[in-house]
Amino acid sequence: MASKPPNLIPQNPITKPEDPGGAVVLERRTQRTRPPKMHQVVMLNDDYTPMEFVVIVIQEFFSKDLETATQIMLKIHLDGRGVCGVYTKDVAATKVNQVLDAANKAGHPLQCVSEPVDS
Ligand code: TYC
Repeated sequence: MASKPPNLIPQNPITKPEDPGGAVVLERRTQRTRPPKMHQVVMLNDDYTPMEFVVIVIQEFFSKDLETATQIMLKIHLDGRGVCGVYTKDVAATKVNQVLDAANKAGHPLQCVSEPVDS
């Protein structure tokens, strides 16, 4: 697999050698880093996981209040999938593991995945 380019935006030189007076001209550096690519945690519907369990999981791992968690759960139930939160790649992966771990321990088939946000 090809390696990713470094997370840098090209910079202007910090001095201008052609400056006529020979003075050193400092220029403000342009922005050096890009914000990290974000990943959304998508939860998937199934026919067996209880609605109440999904609502608790969304509240607990995605810091949503009861009303918001219920709305997200119902969206997943009706549409087949729904976004529970958007995070950096590592945090999104941790959230997926937390959800799958809680579902396995409770004996439910609940699934969720992390996917890059297209921007
Ligand atoms: N469809 C499930 C039911 O009717 C509820 C459910 C909602 C399951 C969201 C998973 O991600 C899910 N009990």
